[in-house]
Amino acid sequence: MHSYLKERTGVFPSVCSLDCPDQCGLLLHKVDGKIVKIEGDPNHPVTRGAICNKVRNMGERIYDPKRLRYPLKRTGRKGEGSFERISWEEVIGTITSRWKRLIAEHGSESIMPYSFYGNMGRLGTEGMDRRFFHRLGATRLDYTICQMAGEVGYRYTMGGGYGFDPEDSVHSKLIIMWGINAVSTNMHQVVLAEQARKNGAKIVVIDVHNNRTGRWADWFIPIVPGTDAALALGMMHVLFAEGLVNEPFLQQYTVGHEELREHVRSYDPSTVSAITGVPVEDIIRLARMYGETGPSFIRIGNGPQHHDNGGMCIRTISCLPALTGAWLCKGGGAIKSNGAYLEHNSKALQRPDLLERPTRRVNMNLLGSALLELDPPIRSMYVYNSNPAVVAPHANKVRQGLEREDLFTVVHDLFMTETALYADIVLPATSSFENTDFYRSYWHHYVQIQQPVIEPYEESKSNVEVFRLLAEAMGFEDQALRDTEEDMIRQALDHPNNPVLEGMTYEELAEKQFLKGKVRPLLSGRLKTLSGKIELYSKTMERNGLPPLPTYVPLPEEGDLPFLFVPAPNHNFLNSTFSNNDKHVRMEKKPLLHMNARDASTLGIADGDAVRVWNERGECQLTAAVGEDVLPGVVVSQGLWADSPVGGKALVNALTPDRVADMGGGATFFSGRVRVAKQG
Ligand SMILES: Nc1nc2c(c(=O)[nH]1)N[C@H]1C(S)=C(S)[C@@H](COP(=O)(O)OP(=O)(O)OC[C@H]3O[C@@H](n4cnc5c(=O)[nH]c(N)nc54)[C@H](O)[C@@H]3O)O[C@H]1N2
Ligand SMILES: Nc1nc2c(c(=O)[nH]1)N[C@H]1C(S)=C(S)[C@@H](COP(=O)(O)OP(=O)(O)OC[C@H]3O[C@@H](n4cnc5c(=O)[nH]c(N)nc54)[C@H](O)[C@@H]3O)O[C@H]1N2
Ligand code: SF4
Ligand SMILES: [Mo]
Repeated sequence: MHSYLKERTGVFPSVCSLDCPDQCGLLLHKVDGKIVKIEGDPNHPVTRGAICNKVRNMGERIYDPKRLRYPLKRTGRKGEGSFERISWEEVIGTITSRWKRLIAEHGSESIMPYSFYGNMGRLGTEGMDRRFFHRLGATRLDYTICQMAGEVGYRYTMGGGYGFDPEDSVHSKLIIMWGINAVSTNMHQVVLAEQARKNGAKIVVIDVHNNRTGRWADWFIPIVPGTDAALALGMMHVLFAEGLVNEPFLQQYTVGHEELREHVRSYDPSTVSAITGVPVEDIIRLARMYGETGPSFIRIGNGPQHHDNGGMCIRTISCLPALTGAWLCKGGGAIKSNGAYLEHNSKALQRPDLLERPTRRVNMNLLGSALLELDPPIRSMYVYNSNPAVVAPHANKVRQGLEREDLFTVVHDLFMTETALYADIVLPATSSFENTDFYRSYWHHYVQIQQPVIEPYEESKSNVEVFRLLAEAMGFEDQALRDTEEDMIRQALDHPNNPVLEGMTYEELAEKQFLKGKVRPLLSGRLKTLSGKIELYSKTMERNGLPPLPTYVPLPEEGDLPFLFVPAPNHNFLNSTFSNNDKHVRMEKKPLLHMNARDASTLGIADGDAVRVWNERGECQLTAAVGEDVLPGVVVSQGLWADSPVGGKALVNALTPDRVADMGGGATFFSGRVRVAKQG
């Protein structure tokens, strides 16, 4: 195959590797072997030449002088940051001889991987890595930190991660952005919605923070955090009461509509208004608008699910389109995740058969407890594609775990992250532009390929390559641990159970760069629910000990702490990625705490004041942004800032709870409570 590496200068196709639904097609401009410009691929049907500012400035990160160049081993105390250079040969030997000893003395479950989607390439995040840890017999990680509660909740209603093709949203006439900061986190959905708006669509945003997305809306509805299920039930109440439901659709495509009709009688607008803070007349207006406008589209975000009741909240919202029958029109229905459509052959890619016997599992949201309390203990952790010291909840507990002298920690990353500071061994990672991998979006319907455009930076290596080296040094002889990237892409695409990928080949992907899945309309066949229909009443939930009908469950109290704290993502970082790149930090300026003017005045806080935010888990220092962007009793921060001199003490996860959500072991980042005071 043609290699882009041979040409020192030119324009080359690529794909954005970040954990973002848009998964843009990119064009990399290379001069003398170095990337000098990054732009959106004008031929990619969703990207259409436009990309976000973060990635237009990705060059600053790829060539950041702080990037790791060679393997390092720790020389000082954990967390102190003293390391010395060692060779790849030595480092692979050090890791594997330590692991062999641990396995002999304590068994293979004393070793645990910790990873997420710092790079969405499937070979490096759920390919060679999984094969290796399966063969090793390591403790397994449950990947719960992002969308899990909502994924499970949505699945109860719809049978899986199936919405509609976002390209069809240009036909929508009502678009509800529900708990999604799309201007920052899904910009091409905003572009498509703008097109719909030109054709007369109205845009409603339901959020706890009037951020960039709220300001872009035709109608912004502020809501008390964690109460969205009540609002959705209130809408259902009005829809049924006013005859705005689609009876033939309910008959043909759903189960449980009679039970639901009865059930929502108690969620009258005044009851719901008292819970949600949304005025009675707005609940009625929203429900009527939803019942009378078609096609209607609900883009369900990740915000509402990062609560203790997050699974049920998404389960509830996802019932709404079935009441109006919105699913039958182009541009009607909902999108939470479309991840299930492009499902590749994950068995072939991950090879769970290499695991000799089932090993224990650790919920990644409980990392602190896992490191401090698990018995028998985790004695070694291998971190890649993730920065748990910053992104995981209850950060002080995580840090305490990372400080354990007897924990042998390896971190593979592009940078000396906050987590890497606690490592015994740090390995330099290539950027996605240096690798071969394949990508599939969880929002649009395209599969894409990355072929290396630039040479590996200094001594850095890809995840796949490092796991091949580790396997060899461990003496694992399985062919699966020696496969090439090309072999693995072929294995993943060969998935007879998924007709959406039918006919998609490695050759075609390599030639065309992106291919659209053959997606059929959602309701043209049986759904993957128990009944095959949309389940407004779910027997599966009943069996799992959950209320079978959509239900509002209040968030738990946390003593008498006065504020609900919502530490959401920001515009210029991607989780903690970019929080260490000067350009992106400058664009984002500083970590703020948005609070209501009424609360601020009670506490004697003025806009721009330094404030202390704390609870029994930890403390942060942020800058107050006072106004009407959040409701009284709510405070919102944006971005996973490092605890750097620039960010100050801005590690917001020091405050977040490590309780798990009602479904899927999901995270509860947005359900914590705090006190706030002016910095004295
Ligand atoms: N720029 C940028 N883009 C990103 C990311 C990033 O960090 N920065 N992260 C990426 C990742 S991994 C993900 S998962 C997605 C996440 O992107 P989104 O789906 O947009 O989710 P969040 O940004 O977590 O939260 C969305 C909104 O929910 C609001 N919210 C919080 N609690 C509630 C609630 O109870 N009810 C309602 N109605 N709203 C609530 C927040 O104020 C926020 O505006 O974005 C991806 N894209
Ligand atoms: N308070 C709060 N906490 C949150 C969230 C929130 O909204 N609020 N959001 C949560 C969500 S939705 C998510 S998805 C998680 C995300 O958590 P993480 O997945 O940990 O995300 P990042 O912070 O972006 O860290 C990714 C790391 O992977 C590294 N990396 C990138 N490419 C590669 C590669 O090819 N190989 C290797 N070895 N490393 C690579 C990057 O340099 C970076 O350090 O954070 C969660 N944490
Ligand atoms: S972060 Fe998202 S919007 Fe930005 S280039 Fe990547 S996929 Fe596109
Ligand atoms: Mo995420």
